[in-house]
Amino acid sequence: MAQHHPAFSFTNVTVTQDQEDDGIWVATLNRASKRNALDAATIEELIELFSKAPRLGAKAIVLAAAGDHFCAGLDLIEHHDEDRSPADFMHVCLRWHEAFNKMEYGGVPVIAALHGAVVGGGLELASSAHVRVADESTYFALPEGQRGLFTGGGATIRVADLVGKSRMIDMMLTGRVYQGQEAMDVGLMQYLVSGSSFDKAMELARRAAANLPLSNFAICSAVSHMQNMSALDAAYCEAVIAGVVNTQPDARARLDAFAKKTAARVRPND
Ligand code: 1HE
Repeated sequence: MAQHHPAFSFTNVTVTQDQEDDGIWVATLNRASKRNALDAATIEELIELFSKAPRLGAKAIVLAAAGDHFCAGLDLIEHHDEDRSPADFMHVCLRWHEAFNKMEYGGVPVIAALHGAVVGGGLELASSAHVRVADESTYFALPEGQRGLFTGGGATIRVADLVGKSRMIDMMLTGRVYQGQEAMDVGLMQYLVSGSSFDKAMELARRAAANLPLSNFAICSAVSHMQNMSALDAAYCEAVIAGVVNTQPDARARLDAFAKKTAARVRPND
């Protein structure tokens, strides 16, 4: 049975954990009536969530969304009503970056369970997760061009990284929508399921949570940091991280099991 996580009393994001406290959290965007559009308050909740999660023992977080759509991106109504100055909106974007960087670099695996629209800032959010699972209803777009806007939540970094610069530019210029196998083929998600993306995301979260936390910290933090470095510095950094992770005392039992031939072997899929 899932229960509200006691550390968070949010309005727009519901955070639950299993009663067994297995370290697997589910964070659900719950402004379905606004198609989970990201207003300033939601971004602050995401910052708090992803800042605290690593220190509160989260082993994996499934990022889900209520209603028919994962996320409609920037809250365009709030943006319209606030009539922001350039400096105001720069600060809005910096808060988005704070939230999404905490997600990507925080060291806790984040698995996004996608459905419906994953558009604009919704795709920026999804692309900050470590693993994306889409179902048959999921579609991706960057409608900023049509709205008279530009991306401000990291799409130029993360979406370009996923699909390449030229595809991202095409998405923004023409409003191109990707879905289904084509979205898989261009790299927008790692999994496409015919059933529930949430169920698959939970399965993957459980699998990831079975790893040692320090290994997951390195996987969900160091890889991203290293992508920002020169190859020379990344190789150095990789050696230092491996020095720490690959000698962790908690790994001894796993290495013993391998040496004694009781550990599972890596086999091809059936
Ligand atoms: C919203 C938003 C929103 C819906 N901000 N309120 N993002 C976009 O350009 C996507 C805009 N949204 C849509 O294209 C559609 O709403 C959806 C495809 C996501 C869903 O369609 P549908 O038919 O289910 O819903 P709807 O009737 O369009 O909207 C239902 C309600 O959600 C309605 O509110 P209501 O009070 O009139 O009921 C909509 O106003 C509200 N809603 N989307 C605010 N985005 C840091 S820069 C990031 C740049 C961007 O993200 S650009 C935004 C791109």
